[in-house]
Amino acid sequence: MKIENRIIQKKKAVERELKRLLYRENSVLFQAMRHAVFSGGKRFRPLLALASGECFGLSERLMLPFACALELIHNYSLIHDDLPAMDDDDFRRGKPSCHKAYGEDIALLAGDSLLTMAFEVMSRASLEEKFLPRKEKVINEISQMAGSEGMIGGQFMDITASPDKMTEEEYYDLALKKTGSLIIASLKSGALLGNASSSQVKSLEEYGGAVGLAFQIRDDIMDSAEREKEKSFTCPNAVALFGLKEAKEKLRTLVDKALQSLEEARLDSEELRFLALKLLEYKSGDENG
Ligand code: GRG
Repeated sequence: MKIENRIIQKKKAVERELKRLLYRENSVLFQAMRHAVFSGGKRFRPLLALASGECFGLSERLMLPFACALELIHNYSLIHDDLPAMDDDDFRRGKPSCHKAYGEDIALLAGDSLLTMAFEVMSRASLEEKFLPRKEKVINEISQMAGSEGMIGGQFMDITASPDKMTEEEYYDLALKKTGSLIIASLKSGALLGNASSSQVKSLEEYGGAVGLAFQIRDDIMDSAEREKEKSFTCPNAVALFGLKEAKEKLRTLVDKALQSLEEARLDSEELRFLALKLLEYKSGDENG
């Protein structure tokens, strides 16, 4: 099967599992959770987790609870990120953000519920005996990477930073935490469950770090294209810091670095290569893409 079709099949499996989890009740709270989750996300993190697990011979069935948990955490972070107290965004994926559709109080609870459900789903995953200590490691890894020293820590840096005074190093540090953490956790979940060697785990961390930074720079490039006429950025942005040309070069270099990490570790995953290269496809607002 062609790589594009394999990715579509995996995405469908993730959608089915997310639907199973989120259509078990029809309260307004669940409607708000579904509004956030089923509004057209790319499912990038679950796809990374499934591809990483595949590197170590793990089936889709085994990886799905972890892949979906990562997507639930990602969606909670987006609901909270859009709230007026954070980024104050009225739209997400071209649709009204959760608080615009359901109110701030319900959106806050929908985010909390998705985060909590992620841990319910992972702890409930029924696995063979030999996987149980590995599952514990994965839950620990995901909680750390989603928490105050990972994604939330990065978001804290984001809201407290002075974008005009930021150095390149500070920008990378922030992006690695805010965006990279959950991406690295997605890759490590497959590696840890698959009992990968420490050097393989390290290579996947390197791949994840490069992909995470590339992901943020790509998002900044697209964001800057949308607000072309605005002079100042209220939060750190790679285009504002480095200029468009250099931001694009950095994105390309990071994708190359990600591919190189896979090669060095001899992790022959067409899907991980494909997902990294996908980051080079974006709309930047200028004709050279
Ligand atoms: C509020 C706790 C808390 C954390 C927020 C991830 C994050 C931390 C904020 C999102 C801000 C943002 C837009 C960052 C850019 C990178 C990013 C995570 C983009 C959105 O992810 P995609 O493109 O989204 O994977 P889809 O819509 O495909 O799910």
